Amino acid sequence: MAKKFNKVLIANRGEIALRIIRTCREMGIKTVAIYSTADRESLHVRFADEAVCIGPPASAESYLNIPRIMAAVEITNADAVHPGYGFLSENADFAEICTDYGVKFIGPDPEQIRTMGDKITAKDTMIRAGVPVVPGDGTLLKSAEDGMERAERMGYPVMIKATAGGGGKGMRIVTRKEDFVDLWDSARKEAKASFGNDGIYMEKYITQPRHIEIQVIGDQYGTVVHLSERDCSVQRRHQKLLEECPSPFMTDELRDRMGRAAIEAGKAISYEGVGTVEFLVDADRNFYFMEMNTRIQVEHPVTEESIDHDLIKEQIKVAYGEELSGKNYFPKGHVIECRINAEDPWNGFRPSPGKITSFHSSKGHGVRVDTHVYAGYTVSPYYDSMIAKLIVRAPTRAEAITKMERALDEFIIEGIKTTVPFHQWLLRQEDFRDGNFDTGWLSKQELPTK
Ligand code: MV4
Repeated sequence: MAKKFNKVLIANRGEIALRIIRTCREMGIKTVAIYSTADRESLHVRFADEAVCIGPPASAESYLNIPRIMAAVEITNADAVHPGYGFLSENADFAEICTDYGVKFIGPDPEQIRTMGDKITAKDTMIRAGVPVVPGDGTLLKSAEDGMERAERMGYPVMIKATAGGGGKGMRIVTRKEDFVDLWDSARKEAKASFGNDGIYMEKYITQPRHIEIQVIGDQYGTVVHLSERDCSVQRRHQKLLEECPSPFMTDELRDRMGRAAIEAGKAISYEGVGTVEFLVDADRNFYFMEMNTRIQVEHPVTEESIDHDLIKEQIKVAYGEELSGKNYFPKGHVIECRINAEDPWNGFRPSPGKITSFHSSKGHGVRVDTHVYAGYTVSPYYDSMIAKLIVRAPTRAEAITKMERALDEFIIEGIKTTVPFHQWLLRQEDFRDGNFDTGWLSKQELPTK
C-alpha cells in the first residue's frame, strides 16, 4: 500500500486552489496555500491549514516565481506540490526542481511534460504510437520559401504553427501563397515573443473541426485508462466558454476509437497522472491528435459529474503510487459547464474587474458551482477573469439545457459584468440546441450589443 502525502502545497490561486484543498481535507492531507498580496482575502488562504504570502500581485513575482514557491515548500515542510492549471502546471523545470528538492510534483514527470510541450516532438511521438495526426510534415520550416514550396505540394489552405505553441499562439491559417510571407513573419514574431522559440511547422488546415478531448489517467505502473470525452467546440479566440459531455457529435463507435487512441497516446510516454488528449474531429468523424495537456484542466468537473468520480482525488492517489484498476469510464446522463467570467460579452468580452456587491449562486438538484468569489470580493485585474464554473447534470441533453437555463436565471452577480447573459443567449440558439456547431461557429454569429 502506497504511503499518502502528509502535506500538499498548492501552487495556485482561485477556484482551483479551493477545489484542491477540499479534496485534500477529505483525504486527511494537510494543505498549504500560497498567495500574493492581492489575494489576502481569498478563500484558499482561509481554508488551507497554513498560508504563506509569496509576493506582490504580478504573477511573475508570485505564482510564477519558482524560488519564492520553493521557499514556501521549505518553511512549511510540504511533501508534495499541486500545481493546479495555468501558472507553473506545465513547466518542466518547476517539476524537475520539485523532484530534485525531494517533494512530489503532482503531475507527470519533467520528461513527459517536455515531450508534449514541444509540438513537433509530441506529434512525432503520436505517429510512432499509431495515433492519427493532422497530415503535414513533422519538421521545422527552414524559411518562408521552404514553407511556400511545401504548401504548394500540400495544397492550400495550410496552417502554420509554433512548435513551442499551444492554445492558438503563433498559429496562422494560410489560404493563398500571396499571404504566406506576411503570415510567416507575424507567426514567427508572436512565437518568439510568447515562447522565446520561433520554430514553425506546417499542417493541412482542417476546416470546421470540432474540438473534442479525451480525459485520461495513468498510474506509475504503465496502466492508462480513458474517462470519455468533453466537447469544447464553443470557443472564442481559443478561450473555451462552454463544455459538455457527451459530445453531441459522439457515437459509441467514435468514442471507442478516440478512447483507444488517447490510451495509446498516454502509453507511448508512460504517462503518469491526469491528462487530456485534444483532438480535432472533422465532419466525417475523422479525428486527429492536436496536443496533450499534462495537467488537470479547468473543465475537469464535466468529467467528474459524468462519471461520478473525484478527479483530483484520483490524481493525488496515482501521484503517491496507487494502482489503477485498468477499466475505462463512460458518461451517465448529460453534463454542461458554463464558464462565468468577469467580462462584458456585449463589448468584445472586455475584462470587467471590480468589487462584487451582491452574489447569489445557483443551487438545486443537479447543479454544481465551483467558485472562489463571494459578495464583497474584488476581482483583480492581475489574474484570469474566470470567477465561477456553473455545472449541471440531467438525464438528457435537452433536460441539461433546460436546467442550465434555470440555473443561469437564478445566478445573481452584481457590481461587475459577467458572461451569464452570453450563456443565456447561447442556449437559445437553434444551432446550439441542435448540436450543430464547430470551433468556427461562434465567430460567425452576430452577438447582441446589450
Ligand atoms: C488546427 C485547426 C485546424 N487545422 N490545426 C487551436 C489551438 C491549437 N490547439 C490548435 N488549434 C487548431 N489547430 C489544423 N491543422 C484548428 C484549430 C482550432 C481552432 C482554430 C481556429 C479557431 C478556433 C479553434 C479552436 C480549436 C482548434
